Amino acid sequence: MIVVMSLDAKEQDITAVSQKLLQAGMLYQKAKSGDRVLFNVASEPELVRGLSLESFSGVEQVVATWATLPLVSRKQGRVNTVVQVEDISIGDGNISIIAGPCAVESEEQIVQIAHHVKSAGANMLRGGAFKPRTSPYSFQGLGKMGLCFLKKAKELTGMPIVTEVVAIEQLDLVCQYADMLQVGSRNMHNYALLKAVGEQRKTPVLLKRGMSSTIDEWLSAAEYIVSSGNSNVVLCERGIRTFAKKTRYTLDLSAVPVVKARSHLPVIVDPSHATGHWRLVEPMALAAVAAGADGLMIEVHPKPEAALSDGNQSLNPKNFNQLMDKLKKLAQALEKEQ
Ligand SMILES: [Mn+2]
Repeated sequence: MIVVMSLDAKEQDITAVSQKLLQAGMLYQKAKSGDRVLFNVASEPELVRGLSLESFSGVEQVVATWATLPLVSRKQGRVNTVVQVEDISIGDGNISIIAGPCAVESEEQIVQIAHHVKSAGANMLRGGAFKPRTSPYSFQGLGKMGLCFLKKAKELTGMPIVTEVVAIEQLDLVCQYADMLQVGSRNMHNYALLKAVGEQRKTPVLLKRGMSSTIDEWLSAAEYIVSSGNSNVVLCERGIRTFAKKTRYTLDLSAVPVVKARSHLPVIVDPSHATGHWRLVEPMALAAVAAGADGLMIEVHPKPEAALSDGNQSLNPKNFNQLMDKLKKLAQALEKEQ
């Protein structure tokens, strides 16, 4: 059983709960999640419920297990979480656009595309410096040099950057450059990494859905980050594995309203990796916004045919402009701002 203290619980409220548990002879582990305290009580649910802890000052709720996701679940009356990345607000009711190449390939490439997506209306720049690739022989990214090029692009355009961290050893380095850390699909089950990006509280996290993960597993991964101390988590649907062969993955757009109903965290959609083909990016991007997504993550490359990774699914600058024009019209129809 988990006793979740409220964010404004006072020291004496926490002491009162721990004394009550000790008096009842119950073993517990006290955990801190940001400014919030939780008690993980090793006892029968009926016995814990018998203590009526929910009537104690500073206790928000007493829930059955971690599987109930006390921190990321939507509760009655709880407002949506808005994740602030510098001056960009994700989840405030408008549509946030993250755009850029799959991988940072050179300073010229990232600076050129950063200027372009910014002028087309994008809010944030994406680009991988560390790339988790299926084949060990594929381009693995420029590493630290790629981060430096992203920094340069940020200095020139003012756009905050989101880039992936693939291993705990790189976390300190990536945090020096990233305004938002991406945990990719392949790492959604890397619980040590999830805890690490949670324990560093400064930088928000974009958590992609594992390609073979259920929505519950995805939300549990988010719970790892939030319970470790970082409540600034944006979820990103990026397609799941099914038997369908005509697209790279199957974009589970129904996950958007399902997650919005289950959780207070913002949800964005990545139609590039989901479909694997640039022609499918625009229709699925528009569909994602219509389904209620808080934003989009789109791969854009100055010359997709020459891209070192994911060229097939990257929009060229002209097609990105066209998508942004259509998104503006759709946003107006939905009474949102893009
Ligand atoms: Mn990619």
